[in-house]
Amino acid sequence: MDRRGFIKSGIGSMATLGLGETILLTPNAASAMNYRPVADGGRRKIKNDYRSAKRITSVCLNCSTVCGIEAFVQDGKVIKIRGNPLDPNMGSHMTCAKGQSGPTINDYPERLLYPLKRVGARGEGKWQRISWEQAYTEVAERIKASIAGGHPERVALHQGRSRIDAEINRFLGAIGTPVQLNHRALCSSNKRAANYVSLGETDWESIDAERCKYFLNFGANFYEAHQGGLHLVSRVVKARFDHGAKLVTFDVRLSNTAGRSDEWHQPFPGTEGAVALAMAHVIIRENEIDHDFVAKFVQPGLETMRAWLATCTPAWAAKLSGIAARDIERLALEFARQRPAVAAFTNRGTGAHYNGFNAERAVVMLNALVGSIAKPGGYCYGLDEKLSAARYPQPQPVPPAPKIRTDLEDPPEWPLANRWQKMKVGQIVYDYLRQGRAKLDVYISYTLGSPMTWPEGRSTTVEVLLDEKLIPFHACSDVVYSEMAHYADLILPDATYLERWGIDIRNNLELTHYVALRQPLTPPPGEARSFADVLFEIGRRLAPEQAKYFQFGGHEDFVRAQCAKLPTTGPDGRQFKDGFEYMKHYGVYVDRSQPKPYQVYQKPLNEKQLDGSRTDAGTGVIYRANDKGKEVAVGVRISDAAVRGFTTPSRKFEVHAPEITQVAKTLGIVDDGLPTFAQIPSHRNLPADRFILTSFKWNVHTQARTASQKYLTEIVHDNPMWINAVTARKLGLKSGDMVELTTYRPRSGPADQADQQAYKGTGEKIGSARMRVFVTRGIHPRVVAVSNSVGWISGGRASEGRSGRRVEVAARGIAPDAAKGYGPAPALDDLNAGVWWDEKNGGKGNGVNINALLPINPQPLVGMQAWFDTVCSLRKV
Ligand SMILES: Nc1nc2c(c(=O)[nH]1)N[C@H]1C(S)=C(S)[C@@H](COP(=O)(O)OP(=O)(O)OC[C@H]3O[C@@H](n4cnc5c(=O)[nH]c(N)nc54)[C@H](O)[C@@H]3O)O[C@H]1N2
Ligand SMILES: Nc1nc2c(c(=O)[nH]1)N[C@H]1C(S)=C(S)[C@@H](COP(=O)(O)OP(=O)(O)OC[C@H]3O[C@@H](n4cnc5c(=O)[nH]c(N)nc54)[C@H](O)[C@@H]3O)O[C@H]1N2
Ligand code: SF4
Ligand SMILES: [Mo]
Repeated sequence: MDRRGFIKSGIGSMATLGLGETILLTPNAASAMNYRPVADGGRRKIKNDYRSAKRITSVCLNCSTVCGIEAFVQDGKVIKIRGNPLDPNMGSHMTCAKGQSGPTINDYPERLLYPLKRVGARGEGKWQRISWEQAYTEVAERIKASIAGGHPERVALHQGRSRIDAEINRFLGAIGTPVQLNHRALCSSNKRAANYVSLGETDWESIDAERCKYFLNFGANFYEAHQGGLHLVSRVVKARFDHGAKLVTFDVRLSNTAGRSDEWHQPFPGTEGAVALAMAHVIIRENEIDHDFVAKFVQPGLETMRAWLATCTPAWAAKLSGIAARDIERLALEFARQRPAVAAFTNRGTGAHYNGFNAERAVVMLNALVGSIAKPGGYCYGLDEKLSAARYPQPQPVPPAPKIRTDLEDPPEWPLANRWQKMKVGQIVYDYLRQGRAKLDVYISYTLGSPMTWPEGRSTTVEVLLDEKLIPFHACSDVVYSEMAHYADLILPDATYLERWGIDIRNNLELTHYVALRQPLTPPPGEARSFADVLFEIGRRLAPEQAKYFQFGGHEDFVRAQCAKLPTTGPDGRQFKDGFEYMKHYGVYVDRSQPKPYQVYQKPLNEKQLDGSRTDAGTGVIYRANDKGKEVAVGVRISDAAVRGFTTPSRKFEVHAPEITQVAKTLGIVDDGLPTFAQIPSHRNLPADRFILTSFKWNVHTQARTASQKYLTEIVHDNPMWINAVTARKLGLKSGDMVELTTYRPRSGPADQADQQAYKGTGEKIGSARMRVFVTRGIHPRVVAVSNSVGWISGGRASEGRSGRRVEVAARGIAPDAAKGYGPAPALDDLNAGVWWDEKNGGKGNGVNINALLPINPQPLVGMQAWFDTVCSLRKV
């Protein structure tokens, strides 16, 4: 079946695709597609026959959901990916489109294949192929110099989605540098912080979705994105079909989730906190609360909350959010009356704002009021979701954690960023380097596309990446010649996630602990090498003091050691030599020995836990000395029973968190410790000609990692600006017209108020760009939306939207086949003619990179990037 035929026949006929049939990128490649080049230069007809293909389990990493998968490998090629039903989150063969397309990155013609060293100026794009030995030595020598100079903290590793934390920590620990930078503040730090403050046990909920009767969704797009979207959506759909569960979504835009919900409500951006507080007001006023839970486990008590919420009426929230007061009333009561099998939850739509931390807390609080916390069908959370060294042992010796701190990874302006886990404030890193807040000798980047994904990506980010005084040496690990690689001095070609080892773990919606093994399905091509192995090789070339931590072999050996305590008998009785062999066979291990952690806070403390403990007479908190002799809270006395409670300071669910008041005070910020609503300062009195710019994720793209996957980019390659039909009419715009979009920095509130902007709240202009518009009724009238993930100026033909032959190296005047580290041109290069969206061919091009126009904007205390607050203006061009 060719591509045109496939599209014509429609999605409904998916089931009619026969065994081994594929969708083709270009119709005229139909004949070529069933052939594969063979060693003698000819072609061989192939038939994808899954019965003869080798089946290997692994873990997808085309997004952060990390699904267990099964791959079929034939003639050294991955011909098919499907879900691994043994993965408890998956439970079936289903994957998303991104999971399916993953293997296309393995043989992308513009894959990086050889280590490359920059020749010419940084950012000029001229490269020379070097050996791995030279690459290892060059990095190692520079790190040695930093250590010898007494400044190990001048070595930094900046990672995006890594999934090899233990390996990276070992590397940095051996060097003695704490500077591991990440993207958490760009992603989800408000949500995590809100969960830690409220219930302590976890940074993430695991909604018991299959049993849930009412989903109150504040800004999660889990039908197409979300950190566990595929796992959540399959259960939500089941709950809706099986027992008519209701799904209500708040989103400023008609996302696929909003479109598939029973109700879609469009709040004014960043007002969810007010809506949630008003819902709490209604639930308390109508006495639809779980009295037992609130009385025993919620701080402060009911009467304090009633008084605090007295003014947070539906009418008040309606004025701020534009959501009708009667809808707020009705939804609050519908939700509360289905208790406890209900869940109110969030994602970045609520969290990625100036006031996101409190908004997230306000939503989680709704679950506490109705007692759905850790109840069947409710807002649940797992207890053991970490790759702890005790359970997953590492080769010995393990280096100690570095004791130094620096402003780069622990900026004092955001005291909650690293309070519960090291979330950092990644978006300020480049600006802090420019301000001289920290010095670097060596900057290693890994799975990070900051020129694409960071705010001020093509201004502040690129300016600092280009400055050899601020970043004297940059080694970049990537799989394609990305915008990040472009600004490096040394390119370390990585194995893709389908070509490397790793052990992976995440929260499980079945509420059991489990672990999954990522294993190479095929070897990496050319000289590409897994980054973990590269780190270990560099480590071995440091002084003996550091090198001693890397004497265990390769990454496979590291992962084998981590599996040492896993069982050797499979669920079907099969015997294995060791835990590693077990994992290689099944792909996952699920620990079903513990009951699901429903109502863990009620769990009585046993004799041993109570032995030598003391109870605080005022609070009922039970303290006991730990192994190191330090007194820690272990539980709480509730009506004379000693129970575990929550792992917060009060051992209760903390709506009121005195800890926040204390921390805020150190910065001169007055905070009442409650999830009180504050309007976004720059949104106050917004003039009629200003709008709020938001961005969003597509179902077929993940940030900066899928644009080079040709099937996905064929589906979505450009990003016209969504604008509401009524607004568009006023501005005289119709779909396809061009506008100039101009963005502004946030504005601070009055200096004497607690809610002033923490960072560069000047309101000044950032920049402008021209783009096409897409007129729709599916967006709030005061909001415009531009997706991220597209607009590349690098990364190869699929992401650049450029058809024609690969830019060959000779054109750049360097040795053939080496400039970008490409191998010989593949026999089948369907990108040659297949990039039909190329503007040169009359296509719409590859879109704009919206991050160039977004300001660095960490919100107060936690430091999460307030992505979705940006004020903008529009001009028809
Ligand atoms: N405007 C806007 N911007 C956003 C967001 C938004 O909603 N709107 N979302 C934000 C969020 S939630 C996040 S988490 C960040 C993520 O942003 P980043 O942390 O930058 O992460 P990715 O986009 O996943 O990383 C992409 C880079 O990793 C490379 N890569 C892909 N696979 C591999 C591999 O196997 N090995 C190596 N070594 N490299 C690889 C890609 O080529 C690319 O250069 O983006 C943020 N940016
Ligand atoms: N397909 C796909 N899946 C992914 C990713 C991806 O890039 N692509 N990335 C992964 C990662 S790293 C993350 S962090 C998650 C993110 O997953 P989500 O948080 O679920 O997705 P986002 O697109 O970041 O933001 C969610 C929604 O917020 C809406 N929104 C914007 N402003 C507001 C507002 O003021 N109020 C409300 N109520 N809504 C608003 C946007 O329209 C958008 O639909 O997805 C993960 N999964
Ligand atoms: S949801 Fe994410 S991890 Fe799962 S199959 Fe899709 S891309 Fe892969
Ligand atoms: Mo993210």
